[in-house]
Amino acid sequence: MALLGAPNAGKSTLLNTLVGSKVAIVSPKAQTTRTRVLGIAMHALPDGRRAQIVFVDTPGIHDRRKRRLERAMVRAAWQGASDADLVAMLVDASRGFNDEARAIADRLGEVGKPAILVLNKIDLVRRDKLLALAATANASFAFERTFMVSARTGDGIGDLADWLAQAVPEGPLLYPEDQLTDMPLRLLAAEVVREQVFLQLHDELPYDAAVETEAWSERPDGSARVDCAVFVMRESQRPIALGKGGSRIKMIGSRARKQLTEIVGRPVHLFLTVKVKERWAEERERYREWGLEYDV
Ligand SMILES: Nc1nc2c(ncn2[C@@H]2O[C@H](COP(=O)(O)OP(=O)(O)OP(=O)(O)O)[C@@H](O)[C@H]2O)c(=O)[nH]1
Ligand SMILES: [Mg+2]
Repeated sequence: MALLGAPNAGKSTLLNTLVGSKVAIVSPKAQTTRTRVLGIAMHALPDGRRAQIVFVDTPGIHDRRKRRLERAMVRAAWQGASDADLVAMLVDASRGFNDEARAIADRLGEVGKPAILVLNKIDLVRRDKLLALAATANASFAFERTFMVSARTGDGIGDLADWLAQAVPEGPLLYPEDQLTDMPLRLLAAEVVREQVFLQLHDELPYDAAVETEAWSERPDGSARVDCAVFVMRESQRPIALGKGGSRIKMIGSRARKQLTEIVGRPVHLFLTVKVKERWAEERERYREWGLEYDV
């Protein structure tokens, strides 16, 4: 099932909640997710059978077309919708069914996949407003179902998961039971670092930054050494990323290391370097790594 919606609707938060573990990065900034991210969940049916639900988190859909990366992200989101059996359109209930959401619902009609509506962030909205919102949304697209959830508090998530579990086709498991994502560790490490870049560098920088894992090596004591490069576009951004006496990059590294250690379940030594790479967003290689189309 593909999670589709405007930037910042809470798609990645919902994916993590449904999977029960952090596989996608989250930030208060729009356009956090840059690629399709797979999340895999096992869910028990009332009759005791177990269903495997495969979720695809997608980048937020918007109409900005200036940057190649933005175009590629939106392309990837729609591709995710086309590839899925079912689409869940997420709407930030506190923002309402605005023009942005309406445009997505309209285009969803062209994709021709069955879709459900998920009103997220209900912890921020009064119930009567939610009902009106559900009615408006359903007037512009024939959603199979409407769910009201809070990906943050977990409210309503059980109902959604129950419904999805009974909706998946019967058959052999597509992935091993304990697998949570198909993201390679190197990319996951880079994403965890990028999340901290988004969270800790609050100005313009997040969109001008990219992270790449340059080396991953196993140490004899069972720990891993991971070297990541943080790319910025301009020399003037280097000191911003580094912070006073290197304090910022140090803090980014220490938070990311902690997360990464939790995710891989063993000690990680993380080394970050800030590099100026003016044209990282125009390099074919980057797009291949992220699974994005370059020619968009
Ligand atoms: N109050 C509240 N905040 C939420 C909820 N779900 C997500 N958020 C917050 O909304 C912000 C955006 O969440 P993301 O999960 O990164 O949103 P996204 O749709 O993946 O965003 P993009 O990847 O940029 O398209 C974060 O600050 C989340 O903590 C919710 O149910 N309630
Ligand atoms: Mg996201």
